[in-house]
Amino acid sequence: MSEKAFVMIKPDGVKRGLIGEIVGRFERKGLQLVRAELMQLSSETARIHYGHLQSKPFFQELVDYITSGFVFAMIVEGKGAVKNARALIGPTNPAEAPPGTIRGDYGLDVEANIIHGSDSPDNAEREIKLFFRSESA
Ligand code: RTP
Repeated sequence: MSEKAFVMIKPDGVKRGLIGEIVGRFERKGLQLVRAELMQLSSETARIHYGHLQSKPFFQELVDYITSGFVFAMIVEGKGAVKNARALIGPTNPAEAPPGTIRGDYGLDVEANIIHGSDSPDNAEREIKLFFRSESA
């Protein structure tokens, strides 16, 4: 069954000109780009999006980083989109992410880790509604 995932290229990925490269990986995997927008997050949206990390010592730094420039927010659709997008993205820490994954190929920093992907279908639905208000998940 087809599923939608929310994926967001973070400010470091956008600044480094990686949008085309990253979108190409999703397309080659067979996940279809169904909506995309370059946007700058308000600190309110960033705080909601990362609400589960509110108690972490790096929370404010994370909000500052994610609002520091444009992000490229996307909805990708296809079979097992959430799981397959996470597999393409790789583990949170790029220094430990295997080569062949997006984080493994392009990063070293645990915070500026290039890209976000929703970690469950429920979170995908929540994030799609947060970032694309008119979209039904
Ligand atoms: P994401 O939500 O961005 O896909 O990342 P994730 O599930 O792999 O990781 P999560 O634990 O939800 O963390 C969200 C983002 O917070 C930043 N982070 N910084 N300074 C640190 O130790 C630290 N740890 C995590 C990363 O940008 C991470 O993606």
